[in-house]
Amino acid sequence: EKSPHIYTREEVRSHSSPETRIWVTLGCEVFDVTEFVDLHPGGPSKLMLAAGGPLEPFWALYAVHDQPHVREILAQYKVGELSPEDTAPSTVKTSDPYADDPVRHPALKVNSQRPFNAEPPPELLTENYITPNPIFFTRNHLPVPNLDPETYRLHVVGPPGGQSLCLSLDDLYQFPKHEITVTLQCAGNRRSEMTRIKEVKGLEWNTGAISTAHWAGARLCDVLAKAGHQLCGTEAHVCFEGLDSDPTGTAYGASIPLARAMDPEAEVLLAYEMNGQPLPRDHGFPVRVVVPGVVGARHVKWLGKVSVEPEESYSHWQRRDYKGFSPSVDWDIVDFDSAPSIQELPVQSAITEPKDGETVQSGEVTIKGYAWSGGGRAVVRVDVSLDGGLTWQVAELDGEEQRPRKAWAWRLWQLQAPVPAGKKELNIVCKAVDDSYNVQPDTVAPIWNLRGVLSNAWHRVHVHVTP
Ligand code: HEM
Ligand code: MTE
Ligand code: MO
Repeated sequence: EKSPHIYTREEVRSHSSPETRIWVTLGCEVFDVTEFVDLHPGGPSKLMLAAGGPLEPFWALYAVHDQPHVREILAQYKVGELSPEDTAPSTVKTSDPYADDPVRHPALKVNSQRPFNAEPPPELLTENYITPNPIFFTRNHLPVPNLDPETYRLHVVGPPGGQSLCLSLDDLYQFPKHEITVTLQCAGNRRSEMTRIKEVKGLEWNTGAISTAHWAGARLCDVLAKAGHQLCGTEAHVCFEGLDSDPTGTAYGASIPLARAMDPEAEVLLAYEMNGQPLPRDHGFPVRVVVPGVVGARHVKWLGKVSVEPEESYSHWQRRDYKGFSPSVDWDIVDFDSAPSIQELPVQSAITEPKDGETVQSGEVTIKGYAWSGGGRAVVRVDVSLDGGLTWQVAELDGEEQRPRKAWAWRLWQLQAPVPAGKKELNIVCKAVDDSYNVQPDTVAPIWNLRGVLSNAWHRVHVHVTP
C-alpha cells in the first residue's frame, strides 16, 4: 500500500472555501469533503463552520456524529494525514499576559483576541435552548486569571458588628444549592448596527452577545445574611470585585442595589456550576455572580470580594461605562455622572435564520430567532414581517415557559411562512413584546449612543429568493 500524503495544518487551513475545496481533519486524518457539503443532513452552513480545521470541537457539540455510519461516510473522503509535528500541541513560552488564556472553541466569532471577546455564530446560537458551554459568548476585559480551587477564597465583608467571611469552595457548597436557567446579555449586543449609523466606541458585536445557561450556586442573600447583613432603610449597594486585574492591579468591579441582592425572589446567585459542570475558566471559574434579568456587566466573574457600601461601585465599568445617553451627546460633552448605570435591560429580539444576504428557496421560508426582556419580564409575543414591516405574522414561541415576574431566560421562536409569489427579495423584520407591553423601537438611529449600548431596534434581515 502507498504511504499517505502528509499535510500540515497550514495546508489544511488553506482549503476552506468551495474555490480551494473544503478540507477537514479528524484525529490525524485529512478529508476533502467538498462533494459532501450539500449532502450534509445538518445543512451546508454548519459543516462549513469546520472548513479548514478539526471536526472534533463541533462533533463534541452534536453527538449524532458519534455513530459508525457517520465515520464511514467521512472515510470515503480521506486524502491524507497530518504531519506528526502538527498533531502535537505547541508549547510557546512568552511574557504575554494573555499567554495563559484557555483554548477556545473554533466556532466562536472572535471580535477581539486580547482580551478575548467572541460570540457564537447565529446558526448555532438558537440551535439549543441551553447554549453549550464551549460556544457561550465571552466578554472579558482583562486576561483570564488561573485560580486554584483549593486555595480559592471569597471575602465577604460584614457590617459593623457583624462578621466578615472568608469562604472556601467547600464553605460555599454548604449553603443550600439553588439552580436557575438565566440568559446573559452584554449591553453591547448588536452594537454593529449602531456603528453603521455613526461610529461608536466599543467592540463590534453582532446578534450573538447573548447566551443562556443553567446555573447552580449559593444564593447571595443567604451568604449576605450569614455575614450579618440586613436590608436597611437607606440606599445601599452590593459591590463585587473580580480577581482579574490590569497591570496597575485594578480589578474588574461592578455593583447592584442591596434590595435586589437581599430579595430571595430575585434569585441572585454566587454560581459555581454552569450547565452541570464547574464554571469554565472563561466564564468565571471557580465562582461568578449571576444576577437574573440584569445586564451582563454586573455578573462579575472570578469573584474575589463582596461588600455592602452606601454608594455604587467606584469601578470604571460601573461609573464610566455601561450607561445610555441621547444621540446628541458626544465624547466632548458626555457627563457619565448624569446617567444611571444600566441594570435591567430593555426588551430584545433578533433573527438568527436566515442570515442577512442569504438566498432562500421560493415556496416556504423558515425564520428563527430569540427574544428576551430584562427584569424578569416575560416575552409574550414576537411579530415577524416579510415586507419590511407593512404586514405582520405572529411567530410560535418555543423553549421553556417562563414564570411571571421571574422570566430570567429567553424564548426561542420560529415562523414558517409561504414566500409571496413573485417576490425576488424579502425584508424580514422581527420585534418582541414583553408582559409590561414594552416594545422595541423600529429603527436604530434615534437610540444611537456614543458607547453603542442598548441596541434593541427591530432586527432586519434582507434575503434573496431563488426564482
Ligand atoms: C447530522 C455527517 C460536520 C452538525 C449529520 C448526519 C451525518 C453527518 C451523517 C446525520 C446523522 C444521523 O442522523 O444519523 C457529517 C460529516 C461532517 C459533518 C461527514 C464533516 C465532514 C458537521 C459540523 C456540524 C454538524 C461541522 C456543526 C457545526 C450537524 C447537525 C446534525 C448533523 C446539527 C443534525 C441535523 C438534524 O438532526 O436535523 N451530520 N457532519 N455536522 N450534523 Fe453533521
Ligand atoms: N467579570 C470580570 N471579573 N471581568 C470581566 O471582564 N465582564 C462582564 C461580566 N463579568 C467581566 C465580568 C461583562 S461586560 C459581561 S457581558 C459578562 O461578564 C460576560 O459573561 P460571559 O463572558 O460569561 O459571557
Ligand atoms: Mo458586557
